[in-house]
Amino acid sequence: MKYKFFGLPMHYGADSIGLNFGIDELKKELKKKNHDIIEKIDVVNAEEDFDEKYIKYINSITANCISLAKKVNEAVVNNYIPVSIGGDHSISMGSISGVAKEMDIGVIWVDAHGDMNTHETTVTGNIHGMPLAALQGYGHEKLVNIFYKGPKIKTQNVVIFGARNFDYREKLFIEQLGVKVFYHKDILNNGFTRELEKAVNYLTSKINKIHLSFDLDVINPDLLPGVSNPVEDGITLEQADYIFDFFIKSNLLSSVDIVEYNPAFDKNHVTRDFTVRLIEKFM
Ligand SMILES: [Mn+2]
Repeated sequence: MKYKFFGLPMHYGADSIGLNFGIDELKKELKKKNHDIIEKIDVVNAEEDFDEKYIKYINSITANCISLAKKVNEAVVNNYIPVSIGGDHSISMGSISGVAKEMDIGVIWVDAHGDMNTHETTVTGNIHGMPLAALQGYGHEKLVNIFYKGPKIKTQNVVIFGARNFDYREKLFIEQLGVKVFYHKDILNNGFTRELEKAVNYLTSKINKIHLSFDLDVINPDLLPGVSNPVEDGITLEQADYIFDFFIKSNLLSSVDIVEYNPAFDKNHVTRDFTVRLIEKFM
């Protein structure tokens, strides 16, 4: 198999309990089908300075992202495509850093949110709203310098896909930097496959390897409720399937994240079962 699967059940970035049980739930289901394929990384706690309330659990998040980055990096060096499963979206600072040390990559950030806040713009202080900024070199220096010093990806090689909820100051920052955004409303107006094709062409005109960072909250929460920060509307389950099928067939993938599965908010295990289905696509 050319893929390696890592599970980091970290909830510090969302400050939402439930996320920390996600990997065990997925492993249990996969095991029933004799697919015991996820290597679980134990979450560690670091001492925190709680005076820094606009950047909650930064030391723990940094430590856990470094653990994931090391695993992912080793997988890439051994010619595997790493699939990192969360946990909250802050784990992408680990996974992408682990890949970016070895090669230039583009990133398609499939998400209801922008995740482009910094400690200076954040409303909640939750770091899962900051990884895409930190990976481009913006925000708290501890996040920017995870695994190795400095930015991991170039703004020109980033697209946000499916977004429908930016914070006010976050949106200004995204526009100021010129990050390419394919909004959910563009998908509704122009068609899903056409917008996805435009997003992929935007990246492949500059770069030949793409990291797919997939936040389950891009999907309509009426269809997939088990996420920490649901936003009304969103893509369908079939469209999510299409994204994975497209990239798996494409030869473009450097690496993948699947994040924000939260069993505490799930209904009848639909989110668990769908996430298992996404993982099984790689087998
Ligand atoms: Mn996200």
